Amino acid sequence: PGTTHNITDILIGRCEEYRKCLLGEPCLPSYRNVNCRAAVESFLGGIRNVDPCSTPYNAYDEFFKMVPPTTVRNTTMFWSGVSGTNVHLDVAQVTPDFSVLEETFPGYMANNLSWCGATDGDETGLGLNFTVCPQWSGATCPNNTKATFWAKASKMLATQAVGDVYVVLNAQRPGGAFNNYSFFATEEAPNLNPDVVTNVTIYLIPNFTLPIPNEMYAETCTNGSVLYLRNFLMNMNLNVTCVKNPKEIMWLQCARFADSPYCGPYAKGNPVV
Ligand code: NFD
Repeated sequence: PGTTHNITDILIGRCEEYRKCLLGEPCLPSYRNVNCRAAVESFLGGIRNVDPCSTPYNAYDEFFKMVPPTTVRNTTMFWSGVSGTNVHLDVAQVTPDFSVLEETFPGYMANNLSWCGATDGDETGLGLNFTVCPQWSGATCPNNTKATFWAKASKMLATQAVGDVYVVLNAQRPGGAFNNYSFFATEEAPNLNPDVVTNVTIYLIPNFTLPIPNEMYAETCTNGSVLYLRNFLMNMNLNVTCVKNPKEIMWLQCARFADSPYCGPYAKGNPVV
């Protein structure tokens, strides 16, 4: 996939936006003091001239120290299997009640960008590859530049979460709504701290981009991988709530996907378990 050509400028620009609280997100006074040039230099510094498939796990440590992902108590929202529908951002952006990683300082800076190091003397002299970066897909290149970034950011988001937290899952995800290889499964769920996280609410929603309603292959709160996740979280000593088709999210999805068969008569809430 294409790499982001003006990555340095974009990162600095986004950092300046975030620092000045232009986004209306929960904005900490300490953000004002962030030196965006230094932050971006530490972001790129860890990967310059580095083989994109062997990014060190600590490549972004200095960057994350400068701008860690921070959320307000009772607002942290995770998501998995719904990228492409943007449901998580729809929901999080219209309400201060939820914050997703993409609304935190580092998440906002990096979201939807593609970048990686170059080992063979690139023509720009930046030590970055502006031609091609590894695909997301895990098997051949698991420790790639982007995956390492999001893994660390996701883990930090989960580790700092306090109070009630939320996760949005796609009930019709092939292979199950809760995917064992997802970042939510590997970096987020296991790093929730039961001493400070008071409840995990699972919002199980259908895939609004499907042309016909297909409940045949949809999971419920009480079967398949969602049941597995509930047990996993309960074994961590966490309280768990699961809601299928929560109205607040269904409405926002219908605003985005007006023709979805899940809007109208299908947009009915189901009991909470
Ligand atoms: P997904 P998720 N290796 O829909 N987050 O649970 C590589 F290289 O399955 C945010 O994985 O949900 N890529 C962002 C992968 C990215 C892998 C990642 C993998 N093993 C994580 N697994 C972001 N803003 O870009 C999945 N991907 C790719 C945090 C997949 O192709 C958020 O806090 C898709 O582009 C959220 O709670 C994207 O990662 C959770 O982790 C999402 O895959 C969502 O990750």
